[in-house]
Amino acid sequence: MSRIKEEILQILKENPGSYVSGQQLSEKLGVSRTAIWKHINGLKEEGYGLESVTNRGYRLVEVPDIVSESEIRSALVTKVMAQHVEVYETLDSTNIRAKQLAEQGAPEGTLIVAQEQTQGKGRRGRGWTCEKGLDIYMSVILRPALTPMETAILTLVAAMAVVEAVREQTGVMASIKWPNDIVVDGKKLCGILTEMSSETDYVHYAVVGIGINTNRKGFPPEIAPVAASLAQILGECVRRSPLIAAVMNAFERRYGQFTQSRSLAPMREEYTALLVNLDEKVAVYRTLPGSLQDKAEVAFTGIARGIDEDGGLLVETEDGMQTVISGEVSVRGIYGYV
Ligand code: BT5
Repeated sequence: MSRIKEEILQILKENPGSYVSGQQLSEKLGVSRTAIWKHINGLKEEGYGLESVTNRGYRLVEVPDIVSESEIRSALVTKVMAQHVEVYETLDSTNIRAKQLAEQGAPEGTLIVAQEQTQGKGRRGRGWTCEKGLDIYMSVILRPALTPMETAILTLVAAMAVVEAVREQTGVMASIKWPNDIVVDGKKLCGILTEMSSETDYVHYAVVGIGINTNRKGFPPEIAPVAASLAQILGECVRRSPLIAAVMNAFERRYGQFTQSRSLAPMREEYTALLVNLDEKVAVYRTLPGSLQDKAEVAFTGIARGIDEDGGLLVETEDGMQTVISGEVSVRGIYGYV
């Protein structure tokens, strides 16, 4: 979007419900009234609901669910996150594209967003399903001065940011299913995949990929019982750009806390309060060697009590408190997915 168009939009957004005259816009932006009129028409073509009334001017009546750099930027309050944004119609995976850009030297905070993924990735070779133009697929490039083990904890930091953003933007009281899922009513709303390029004790970069089921109305049968979208829960469409920006805003704050202290100590209590299984019985599954996913055996059961400073899940068992390290195991409630 051209700079003038972006500025017109910004001015109209700053004056919700009221008319801004063509004269005012033309004086403010230093272009002719005809140029303003052309840009307004361009915005209408992009789907913005704009009213023009003779002698009064222009008014923004509806902002559609548009995922664009300017819509994301207009809701950002960050210094680093998403200061560089790339939005694609189609990608194989936003994580793959982010890794390519990171290899080419893209700065920390670079955000990649796609309307569609043809090879969306889950963890350990699993997939992430997609419905074009309806959901959020985003990846952010980070260059933390952390060890690989510390960097892996970024998944938890991102999960916290997503829950905070979803609650703030939509009122949906989502929770965290440790370590990388966001859930509502026992169903998965969001998954997070952190990948990194590292040496033994040095991280070149990390990519945190976030998929949020936003506006889709249904899921493939195999995941339908365990997946949900915000629109399904709310009964109405959610605008994706402000939600993407809210995730970045929350993530910048939490990422700062985490990288400064190199631990989850500053947010441990708040994180624990967001755990879906807090104080409930959980089963800890140990993934069997050689199996990619579903073959897992119950290692032990206990009561989930929170997390430690390194992101381990604390599970109280008959033999005392056990710390479950992410990556080795999966944790489920005793009654199914959550
Ligand atoms: C995850 O893996 O939950 C991480 C998902 C990360 C997706 C984002 S989208 C943007 C970025 N680019 C990528 O390519 N990936 C990231 P995992 O915990 O392994 O869960 C994967 C499992 O969740 C699958 O095996 C399905 O059972 C289920 N699943 C797949 N698509 C889903 C969806 N849209 N909603 C809920 N569950 C889904």
